[in-house]
Amino acid sequence: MGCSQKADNGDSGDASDSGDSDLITVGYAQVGAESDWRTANTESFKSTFTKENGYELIFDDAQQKQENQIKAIRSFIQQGVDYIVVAPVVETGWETVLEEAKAEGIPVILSDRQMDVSDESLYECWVGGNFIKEGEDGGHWLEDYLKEKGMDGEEINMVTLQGTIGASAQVGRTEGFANVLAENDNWNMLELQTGEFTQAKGQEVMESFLKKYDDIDVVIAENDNMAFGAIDAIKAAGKTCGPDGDITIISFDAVKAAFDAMIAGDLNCAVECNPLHGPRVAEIIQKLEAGEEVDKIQYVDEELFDTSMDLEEIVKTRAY
Ligand code: GYE
Repeated sequence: MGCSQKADNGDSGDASDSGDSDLITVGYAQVGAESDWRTANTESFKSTFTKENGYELIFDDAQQKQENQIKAIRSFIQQGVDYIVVAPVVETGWETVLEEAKAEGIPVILSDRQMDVSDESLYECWVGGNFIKEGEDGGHWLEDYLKEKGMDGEEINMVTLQGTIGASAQVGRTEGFANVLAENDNWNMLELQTGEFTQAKGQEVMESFLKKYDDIDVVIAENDNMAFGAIDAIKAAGKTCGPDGDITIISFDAVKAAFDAMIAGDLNCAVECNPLHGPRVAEIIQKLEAGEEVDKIQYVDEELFDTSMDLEEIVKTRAY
């Protein structure tokens, strides 16, 4: 095996340190800490995979870099973990390291984003959101919204802040929205650019869009944090957004801060993506431990929220 370097962030534990052979050791190769969604996802794993629940969790934050995730996976293999969980930064380029895990007989579970591998037996299963459907839901919401405002025949100019290019949340949301865009001849997508799923980059890209185009009607932000950056950029440019503003904003994730932004009247619509995968992955591991079959692809249920709803009431029941 090529690389035996140990995952080098402070969070990593070591499977051999636990001294408790009853615990199931799980290595989680996390994407990073780029968004509120990601923070909620990390928290879900850390609160599920505890010693009290029978697990030893080795957590690695790859800082949005695939090479770091590959190193982390190799470190998990070297430490002889029982299961490897990966939220892959991007979809491609995983065959070699998955084969290394397979050779050691370590099952790999994918969570959140998918992998595009020729041999699907390289992983047990995947659990996450239906990103194409999310993109389509956002597009259909816009169709209905424009119709309600009597703007469905007008020329509508839009821009997209894309997620990390090649991440399945980006690929799916872009594709899903494009499916609805194709059905609306009067929708004009001026430009798509990545904001890397971060607020800072979302703001930066939105600033450049606003300088370049003076007639943006709609912003599609492929996650909430980029929408927050876009809102700041729009306000700094002296424009307004939200239901009563110049620019309509649709975002994805529906974290608590997105509800705040909708309640404040800055954001129009948030398409939900559920980050609480810890318990779902634990259930999968328990089934595998019991020798049971697991479904290869497991979508979580997701909704859509907009300012026509009683968001103050709904937000009280939200866990993230
Ligand atoms: O939308 C974004 C995060 O892969 C679904 O990653 C996830 C996405 C989520 O950075 O906020």
